[in-house]
Amino acid sequence: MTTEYNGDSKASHNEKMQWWREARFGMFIHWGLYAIPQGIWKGKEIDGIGEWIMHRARIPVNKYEKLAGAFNPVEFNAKRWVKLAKRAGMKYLTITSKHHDGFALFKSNASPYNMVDATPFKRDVIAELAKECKKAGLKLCFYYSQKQDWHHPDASGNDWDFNPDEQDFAKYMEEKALPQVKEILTQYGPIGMIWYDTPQDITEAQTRAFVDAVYELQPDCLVNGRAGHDIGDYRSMGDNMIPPVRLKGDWETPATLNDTWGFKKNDKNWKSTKSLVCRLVDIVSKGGNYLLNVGPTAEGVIPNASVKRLKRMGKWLKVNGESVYGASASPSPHEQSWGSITSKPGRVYLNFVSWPDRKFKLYGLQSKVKKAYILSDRKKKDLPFKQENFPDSDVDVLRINLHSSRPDKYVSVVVLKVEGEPEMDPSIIQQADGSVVLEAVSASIQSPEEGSQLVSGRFGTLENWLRTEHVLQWDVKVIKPGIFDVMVFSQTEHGGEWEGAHRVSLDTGESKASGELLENERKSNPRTDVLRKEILSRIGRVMVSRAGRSTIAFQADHLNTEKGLGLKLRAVHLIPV
Ligand code: H79
Repeated sequence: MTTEYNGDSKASHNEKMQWWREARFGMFIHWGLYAIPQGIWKGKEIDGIGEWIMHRARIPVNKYEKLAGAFNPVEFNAKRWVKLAKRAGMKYLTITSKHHDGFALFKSNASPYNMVDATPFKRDVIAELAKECKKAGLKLCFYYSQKQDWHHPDASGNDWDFNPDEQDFAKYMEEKALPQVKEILTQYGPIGMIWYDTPQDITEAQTRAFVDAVYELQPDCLVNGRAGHDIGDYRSMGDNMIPPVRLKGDWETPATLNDTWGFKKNDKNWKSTKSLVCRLVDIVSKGGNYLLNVGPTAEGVIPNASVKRLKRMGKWLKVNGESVYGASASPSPHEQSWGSITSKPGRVYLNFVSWPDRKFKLYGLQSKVKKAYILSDRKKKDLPFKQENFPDSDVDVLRINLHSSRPDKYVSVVVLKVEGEPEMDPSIIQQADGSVVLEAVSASIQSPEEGSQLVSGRFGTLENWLRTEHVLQWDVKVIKPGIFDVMVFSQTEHGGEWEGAHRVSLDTGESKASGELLENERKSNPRTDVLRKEILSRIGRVMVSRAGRSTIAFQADHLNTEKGLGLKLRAVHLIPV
């Protein structure tokens, strides 16, 4: 990501990012004409995300645009939406000023296809939101679909009305997209960020034009990571994607509460409040922000199921926000089996997703602990603890005596006051349950060629694995030696397609397991989008006979390239037998 674009020095970039780093949690709002069909067209349920209905059902422009004449959200109340974001503990609000369907929620002189000029409602809902955000101290940010616009004959995405060979993208940029970006940056006061999306095959010059337009009008306004060509102020993960390890630099996960962004009547697949709080602390523990979506109805109402969950999250944050707001990532790059670690200078927060035994052990903390207490305990009563070192494996261990009952039904937080900057052993340490988790993206890659072909993508895997010469290596600290089952996790494409039958092997130095990747189990991963599944393949058993450091290597001995998808490796787990 080019974070020093526009001549910004690192210091001024840091200054610009400050509110965003402090915020950690924002509200995404997907609202537009698609809320009217709510996922159903001509009586038929249309698959996929709600705001894509025009595309999925191939609805002609002259039919779809008629929805504007019926868009009359009489229940819309900007104050109520802003109040909900505040109550949820969200610090910024990003709304779809224009989504792929081309309809603008703001008053636009560049195109009459907008809320004020094309609907019976006639109110500039963005102006009303801007006013309420300002009053409430919430940063207002705009999503803008810069490349796809299914309503404009020269933009991308609509190949059922327009012929891609006859399109002139520059014309669309000049007459609609750039003028509209200028409008949203001049009509509503200071804007926190412009959130571009789906750059597709946009050229670098076009991306620069979109980014320049922002910085010229509002130098302090951030640009997200989807303008194109890795230009922007921070990195955007894939939709609903949480990386498997801590990442360097600023990043954000945009995510849904159910499976859709724009309102869909029949999408009832709501995530539980507990799993939402877990995602929040997981993201913060890896250094990111959580931009969580609501999709209001065509009447202008945020669904009750969303309101309920957000209010509960807000209640949790009221008590436990210290572990989230302004917090940095975990001092360790790796996930913990029991929950997530966040930090501040002099503080480590253990965010327990599952409440452990009375005698809890944390591996790898190198900082000296001065005090331990439960964050929700107003009296900050001391929890007894002890720090020592396992000499065989050279693992630092902190033992804490906890109460037998969990303090919070979602996530319980234990605070450790430590001396100075929190520090943890960066090694992969065997987990307390005996398993060893080897994440593909944290391996060191041995490749005979200059520069590896393998890339860690936005979806949490190593991608582009089409040739056999790469070897992945991990250094592991083993506490309890033994025999382990080798389980390989690979990821399907968006939609579930998967190429198996690769032959892979795992070598511990003293024993080796080899096998074919067969689909033993297909699983969802809460850290990835619902349409990307994980395939679990057991390839055999290995032995590690002594405690201490061990180097583990993984390679593909034969890759099946029939479909050309390659191996998308997420992780290898060693499970003690
Ligand atoms: O605004 C939200 C989405 O509309 C947008 N990004 C988030 C923040 C987005 N644009 N593209 N995508 C997400 C990927 C879309 C994939 C799919 Fe489909 C849309 C899968 C199902 C519907 C297009 C149509 C690909 C397959 C069928």
